[in-house]
Amino acid sequence: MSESLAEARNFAGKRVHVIGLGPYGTGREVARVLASRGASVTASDTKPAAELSSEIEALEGTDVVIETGADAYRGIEEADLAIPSPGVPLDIPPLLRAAEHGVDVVSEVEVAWWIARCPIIAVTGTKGKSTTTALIGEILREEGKTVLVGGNIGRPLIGLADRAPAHSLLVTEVSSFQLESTRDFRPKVAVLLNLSPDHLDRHHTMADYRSAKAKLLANQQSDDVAIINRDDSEAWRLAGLARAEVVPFGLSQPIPEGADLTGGWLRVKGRPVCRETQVRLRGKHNLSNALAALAAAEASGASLELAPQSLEQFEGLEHRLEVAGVVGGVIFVNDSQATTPEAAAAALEAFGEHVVLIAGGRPKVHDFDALGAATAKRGADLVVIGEAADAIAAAARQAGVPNVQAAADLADAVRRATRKARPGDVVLLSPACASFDMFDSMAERGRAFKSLVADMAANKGTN
Ligand code: UMA
Repeated sequence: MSESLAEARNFAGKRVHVIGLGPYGTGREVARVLASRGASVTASDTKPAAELSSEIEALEGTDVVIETGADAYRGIEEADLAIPSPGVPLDIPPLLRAAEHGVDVVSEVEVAWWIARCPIIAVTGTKGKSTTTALIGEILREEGKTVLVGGNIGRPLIGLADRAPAHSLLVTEVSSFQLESTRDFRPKVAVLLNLSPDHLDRHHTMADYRSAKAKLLANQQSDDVAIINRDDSEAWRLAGLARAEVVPFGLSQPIPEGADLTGGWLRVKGRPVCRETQVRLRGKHNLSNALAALAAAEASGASLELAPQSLEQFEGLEHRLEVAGVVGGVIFVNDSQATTPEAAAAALEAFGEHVVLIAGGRPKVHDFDALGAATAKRGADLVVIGEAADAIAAAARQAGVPNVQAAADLADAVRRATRKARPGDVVLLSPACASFDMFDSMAERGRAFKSLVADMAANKGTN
C-alpha cells in the first residue's frame, strides 16, 4: 500500500463533515463507517430534522453530530474532509467556502476506494448500469466467488467496502455525480456502457458530463482493464484516454480481442460462451449489457463456464422492462427507469409484439424526434402524459405515428392504453422523462403502474 493511501485510510482524529442524509443512506453510511474508524464526524442536511427521522435514528448511539435545516454546514470550514452525497451539487456556497479554507472535498466513492481491501469492478454509462452491475455480480457468484454488489444501485459503496474481505470482489455501479468528486479512485475493472445527454441540469454541458464519466478511467494503470462499448461513439471516444488494457465490446461487428455477438453466440476473446437465445433479458441493449458483463467477469478472473446459467436465470431488475402482469392476454411492462428518449427507444426495440407505449413526464431533454421515429418504425400506438406530453405527441405525429392520445394522468393513460391493446400486445410504460411532475421518484411511478395493473388483474382475473 502506498504511503499516501495508508495516510488517507487513517481517520483517527480527523474532522469529517458529511453533507446529505438522503433516503438511500450515503451520508448515514459515511458517517457511521468513519466514526467507527475514529473520525470526529458532523453530518449536515438542509432538510428539517422531522423529515430525516429514519436516517437520524439510524445514527443513534454513535458520536456523529447532526446539523439540520438552518444549522446545516455549521463548522464545515474547520473540517479536514468534506464528503457530499451524490445529489449535492459541488458548487453550493458552503462547499466552495470549505474548499477555500483548504478542506479536502471528495465523494463517498473516493473514500470507499481508500478503505477497500479488495478489487473494485465499477460500471458506469448513461443507461444499463444497474442491470449490468447486477449481472456481473450474478455471473461471479455463480462461479463461487465472494461478491458484494452495490453503489448507485441503492446500496452505498462505502458500507460494502468497509466490510468486504480481501479475497472478495466489490461490484459497483457509479454515477457521474459520484465520479465527479473522485481523485484517486482506481477500479481494477472499469466498464463504460454508453454516453448520451443526461443530468445536464447538474453538469450543464455534455462536455462536463463526459469529463465526470471519464474519471472512471483516469487513474487506471496498465495492469487494470477498461471495458468500453465500441458501438457507442461517445463512449468509445474515451477509450483513447485509457491507460488500462482496453477490452472493446459491441454487437455491430466481430471483435475477436473483446466481446461480440457472432453467429448467434455471445463470445469473449473469440470464445463462444453463451447462445443469444439463452439470454433471458429482452432487447438488443440488454445483449450489449450481457457482453459487457461477460467481459467484466472474465477480466475479474471468472472462467465463464457457468455464465450461460446466469444469463438464463437473470430476470433483470425492478422498473427495467419488468413484466408487471398479464391481464386479458395483454402484457403490461414497467420500464419506469427509462428517463431519456434513448432508453425508451431501446425499450420499444425489445418487443416483437405490437406495443402501446405510455410516455411522458418531466422532460430531461427537449428533442423527442428520435423517439417519434422509433415509435413510427415499430408501428406502436402512443399515449402521452405529463409536462412533455405535447412535445412527444408533436414529434411522434411528425414522424408519422397516426395514433396518439393525451391522458390526464398515469391511471387515465393505463385505461386508454388497455382499451387500445389486443390480446398478445404489450402495454409499455417507458416514459423517456423524469417522474417529478407527477411522482416523487421513478420508483414511485413504477410502483403506481404496477398497482394499477394489479387492480385490473384483481377485477378481471389474470390469464
Ligand atoms: N442536500 C443538502 N444540501 C444540498 C443538496 C442536498 O443537504 O445542497 C441533502 C438533501 O436534502 C438530501 C440529500 O442531501 O437529503 C441528498 O441525498 P442523495 O440523494 O445524494 O443521497 P442518497 O439518498 O444516499 O442517494 C445517493 C444517490 N442519489 C443521487 O444520486 C441523487 C442514489 O442514486 C444512490 O443509490 C445512493 O446514493 C447510494 O449510492 C439515486 C439516483 O437517482 C437512486 N441516482 C441517479 C441515477 O441513477 O440516475 C444518479
